[in-house]
Amino acid sequence: MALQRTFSIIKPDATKRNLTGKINALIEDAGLRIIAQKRIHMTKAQAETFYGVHRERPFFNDLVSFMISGPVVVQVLEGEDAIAKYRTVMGATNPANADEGTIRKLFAESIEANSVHGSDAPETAAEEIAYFFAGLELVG
Ligand code: RTP
Ligand code: MG
Repeated sequence: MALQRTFSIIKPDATKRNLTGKINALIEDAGLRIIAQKRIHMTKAQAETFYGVHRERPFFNDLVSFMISGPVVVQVLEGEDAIAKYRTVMGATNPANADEGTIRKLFAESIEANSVHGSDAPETAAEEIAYFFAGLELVG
């Protein structure tokens, strides 16, 4: 498979606990290259737009509040089969169901405060990358 790109967020529960470096080490150990990265504090409007697909879900308001509760690190990861590979490295949404050695098993606090986001398909990856990064910021 050709090189693929995915979008990642290190969420507020992880930045608060100073886990950015440990999470980046797991990403790099999996063979994914961090080709763009910046620390931002999302606005409510940005978080609502980013999670717009979940607008009707019961956890939407809590999720938005959580995502703006502190800084996040947004990233673009590149590698073979990057979208599926990163979701494997992340582990299941609910850390109780996550495999040993995954980011969420190691670090997540709950189904909501689950330390990382990763795109779920090529179309969403492209949209999410374009929402947070200009093309010139991606250095492969
Ligand atoms: P993500 O989008 O963050 O990579 O996570 P995901 O695909 O594994 O999970 P998704 O179903 O897309 O849900 C997005 C985020 O919403 C929060 N969530 N809370 N309280 C709940 O039942 C609940 N369910 C999901 C999590 O932060 C999840 O990552
Ligand atoms: Mg998702």
